[in-house]
Amino acid sequence: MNVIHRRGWNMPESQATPEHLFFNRRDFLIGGATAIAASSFAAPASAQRVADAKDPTADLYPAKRNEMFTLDRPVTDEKLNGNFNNFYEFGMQKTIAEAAQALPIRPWTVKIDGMVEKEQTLDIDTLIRKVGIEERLYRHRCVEAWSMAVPWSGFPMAKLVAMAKPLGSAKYVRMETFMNPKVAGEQRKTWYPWPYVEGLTMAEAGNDLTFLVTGAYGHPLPKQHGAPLRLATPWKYGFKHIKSIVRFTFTDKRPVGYWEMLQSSEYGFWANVNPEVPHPRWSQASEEVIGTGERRPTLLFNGYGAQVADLYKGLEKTERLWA
Ligand SMILES: Nc1nc2c(c(=O)[nH]1)N[C@H]1C(S)=C(S)[C@@H](COP(=O)(O)O)O[C@H]1N2
Ligand SMILES: [Mo]
Repeated sequence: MNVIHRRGWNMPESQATPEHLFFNRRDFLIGGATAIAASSFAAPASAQRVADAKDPTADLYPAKRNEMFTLDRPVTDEKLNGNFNNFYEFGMQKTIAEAAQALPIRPWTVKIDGMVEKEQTLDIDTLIRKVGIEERLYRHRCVEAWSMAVPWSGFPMAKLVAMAKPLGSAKYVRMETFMNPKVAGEQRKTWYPWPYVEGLTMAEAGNDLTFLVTGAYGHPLPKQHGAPLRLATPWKYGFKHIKSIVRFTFTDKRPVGYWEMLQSSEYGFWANVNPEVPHPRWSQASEEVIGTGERRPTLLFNGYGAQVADLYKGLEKTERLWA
């Protein structure tokens, strides 16, 4: 297993290594028996290929851009972006794009359960056509201190919440990524807490910025970015942006995310971007804009304070709001 200790580390410009992995093994340990059982899975995902039919929603792209969302920097080059990803199910490096192609994304259903009027299982294409999509230019700030700017397509999560008809007692939405160790090689390593999980408060889920992404750069979402459905909460660190979602559970218990489970002292529930609060092992004051070699100062709430700061009023004293 990959446990590395490098104190006072700053991200070198040339290689954004997955410092997410610098967790304390004692914080998360499952017995060896499960790990041995996991090794009996099939060949590496990269050796497999899924013959994809045309995306059934392809005709919806490019979606009309919502001009409310503007950038202070150029859009990140699409090709570069599609080859620089965090998707640990497929590998611990940034170059997982090829391995991710093994993920079958149709048929794909999304389960809505927990504290709702009625449980539902939605077909992804029916869902997308029902809610409709738009394009938004969003910034993205990874906790590893790199950033990008992307034209995402999708719909506000508030629309899904409305369809779910949550009970008044629901306080959080817990989201879950697919579990498919046959194609996602890292999921065979059962000492990690698969499947990937993330959570939001109901107020966060209903905020207009909270976006469920179905496409990027004017077409359906590439698998390495989290097809067919991925979250974007641009004022939060990138690890909140859960990919390839299969389940939304409404609950009164605060969800414990994948990274919080691995290393709660470094990756908390809220994970709002704040340049003044360093990660325990490196500064968050600035970021490298991938593909440009440029470092720029990181903004509070990644520059989205006007839309979201109100969500956290008064919580500063009781909650650790910054990852
Ligand atoms: N299921 C899942 N979702 C995930 C991750 C992951 O490893 N697995 N990585 C997160 C992190 S750390 C980041 S920065 C973004 C990266 O998104 P991108 O590859 O589209 O840039 O996805 C997030 N969502
Ligand atoms: Mo990230």
